[in-house]
Amino acid sequence: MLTAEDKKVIQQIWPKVQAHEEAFGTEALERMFSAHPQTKTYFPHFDLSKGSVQIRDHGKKVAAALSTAVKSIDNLSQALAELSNLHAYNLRVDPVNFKLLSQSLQVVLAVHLGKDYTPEVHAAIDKFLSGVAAVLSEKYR
Ligand code: HNI
Repeated sequence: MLTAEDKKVIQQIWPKVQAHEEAFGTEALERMFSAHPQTKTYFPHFDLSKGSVQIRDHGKKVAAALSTAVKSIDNLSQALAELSNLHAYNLRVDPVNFKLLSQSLQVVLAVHLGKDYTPEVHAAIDKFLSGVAAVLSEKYR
């Protein structure tokens, strides 16, 4: 459960993420595919070579969806309803993978935000991404 302080911390840091949606989203996907190659099985139709147009486009979409979620941080279920349906009913992504992408994104943030990625920011972002993953998983049952 995000506290009021967590929400404040996330909303303060997010403009620094939003300014690099494509770059950060792409690097998160590349890290996920590299560190957890089993995640590549969901993208047989993609060119998964580093920096491919498809990975960049997709990275931007994923990061933009997170930016939308930050704007609706008090109502994540509603903000992510369509994506939740998509991942559960169409894509059938095993929810364990959400954690892998979250971790990859956190590495990206740590690398690029440097000293701005304080322990408090890390903890708040971790909770936020868990919340997003919970919403994306909730239609499976
Ligand atoms: Ni995910 C499509 C957001 C995790 C596999 N995904 C999307 C789209 C968004 C998105 C946005 C584009 C929807 C559209 O075109 O209407 N995905 C997110 C978010 C997370 C997430 C916010 C978690 C933080 N997705 C994952 C994970 C996997 C995954 C962990 C698998 C390992 N997603 C997919 C696949 C598609 C997809 C596959 C379809 C891609 C395509 O274009 O064909």
